[in-house]
Amino acid sequence: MIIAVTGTPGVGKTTVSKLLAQKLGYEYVSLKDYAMEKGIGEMKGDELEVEVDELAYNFERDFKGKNVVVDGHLSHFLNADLVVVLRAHPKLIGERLTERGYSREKVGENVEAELVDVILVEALEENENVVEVDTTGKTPEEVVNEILELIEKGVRRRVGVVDWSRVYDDVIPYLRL
Ligand code: DAT
Repeated sequence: MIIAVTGTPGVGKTTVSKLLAQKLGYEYVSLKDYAMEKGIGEMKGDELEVEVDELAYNFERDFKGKNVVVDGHLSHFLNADLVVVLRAHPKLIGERLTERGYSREKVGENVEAELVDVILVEALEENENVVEVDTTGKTPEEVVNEILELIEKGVRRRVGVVDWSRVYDDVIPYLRL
């Protein structure tokens, strides 16, 4: 089974994906590394710009029928059996990306994206099987256990678990108003 772990940068995809792959005994794939290895897309500054159709086509050819956890903020564009959309309080996204040294502009862009559910909406347009998991206040282990429980129970759709409009005031300092 192909499990795509997606979400706003800084939400915890890499941490959770590696642990999830380890617990399931699946292969872990970083979608960015895969794209770079295959020469898909080109670097624009420090960002890799890819054609998602080309990425999805290649990924399907290489991984169809395999057991993988694929980590990346574009992974919901792949033909996955399950898309896990990780969510985190947008303030956490702001703090983590600032810590990572992202520009104010880039931090703002991602805080806003988390606030208004950009990745969730994209994922729902692409795939029926979308489960959302709120990571706020949880350890990576707790998040992974929640995902494992959903998989075990056969849950293939669970959306609407967060509503960041209620925390808008907390993140105003990060927004590009
Ligand atoms: P991403 O791959 O989405 O950019 P990351 O895994 O590289 O995210 O970084 C997330 C950071 O947040 C990392 O320092 C671990 C931390 N973190 C704290 N609580 C977490 C949780 N419940 N799940 C995942 N990461 C968490």
